[in-house]
Amino acid sequence: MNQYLDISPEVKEALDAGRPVVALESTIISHGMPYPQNVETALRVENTIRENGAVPATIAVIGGRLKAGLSRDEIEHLGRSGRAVAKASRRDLPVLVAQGRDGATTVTTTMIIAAMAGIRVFATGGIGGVHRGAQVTMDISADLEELARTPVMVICAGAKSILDLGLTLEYLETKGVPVIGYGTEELPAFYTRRSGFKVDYRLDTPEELAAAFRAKLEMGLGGGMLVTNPIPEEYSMDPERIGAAIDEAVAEAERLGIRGKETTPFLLARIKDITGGDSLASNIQLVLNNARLAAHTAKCLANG
Ligand code: PSU
Ligand code: MN
Repeated sequence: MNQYLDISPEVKEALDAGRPVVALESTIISHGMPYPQNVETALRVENTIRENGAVPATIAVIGGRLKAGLSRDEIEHLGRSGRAVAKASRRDLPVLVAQGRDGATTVTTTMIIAAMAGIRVFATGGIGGVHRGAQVTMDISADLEELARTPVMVICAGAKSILDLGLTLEYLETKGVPVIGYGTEELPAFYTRRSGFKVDYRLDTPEELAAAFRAKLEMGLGGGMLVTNPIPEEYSMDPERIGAAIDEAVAEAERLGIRGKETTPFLLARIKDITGGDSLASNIQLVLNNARLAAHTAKCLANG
């Protein structure tokens, strides 16, 4: 057992019994949504996973310990502290752990800790990717490298067009990461169901997702699989409105010289302000939708 890792009793019991477990990230709590909606959503997502027959494992770094499965108090702490908690990507783990600090885990570090714990399925909102202008800035999320190396299935609602979606797909292709559309041939763009870009494969059931991922694991190919699940129609946003908000946020970030790990949290917060909170309601619904699909897929993997 990894000496830095703590698995909660509920998660440990499920894993030992071969029951389905779904990992959840914590950057979405500390950096992705405002308090108190972040804590309410985190708890609601956990409950949705339970209602759909799996055990939730929210992941974070607390006091330098890698945690798979958080208590209510720990979730409250991460939500209340917000941006004061370090956003923890792969490069941050050594120092955070050595110094006994807290960290909100991104898609990258949630995959790392999930894999350490033996969790195969992870539900989130959106992943990081190749930023617009990356030809010059080289701002490419570590999430893409992690998908290339760590064997966890990530179920998301696609990526926001704060990114260059075309270059993000090119990068994933180079790295050998299968990009699956759940019930769609088109990559969803988080707030909207369409992006104009094609996914690699369309799969239509949790059984098919589980079978593809099991084949990948059993062949020893290494790396993960990206499942993109479109936001339910009734919660999707008007593409022009959200597109204008994203363009404004990106232009502002450029003007203010926002760089590095601050870029994504800045853009997410600005989009929420510009859209007057409507984007937050959509964001919450798409995460719940991904949690349901992840729970069903984890059940298929556990039963296979
Ligand atoms: N994109 C979203 N919502 C998020 C994030 C990205 O639409 O909450 C968070 C995730 O935790 C993701 C991280 O892993 O931001 C990516 O940050 P960066 O672009 O700095 O790699
Ligand atoms: Mn970046």
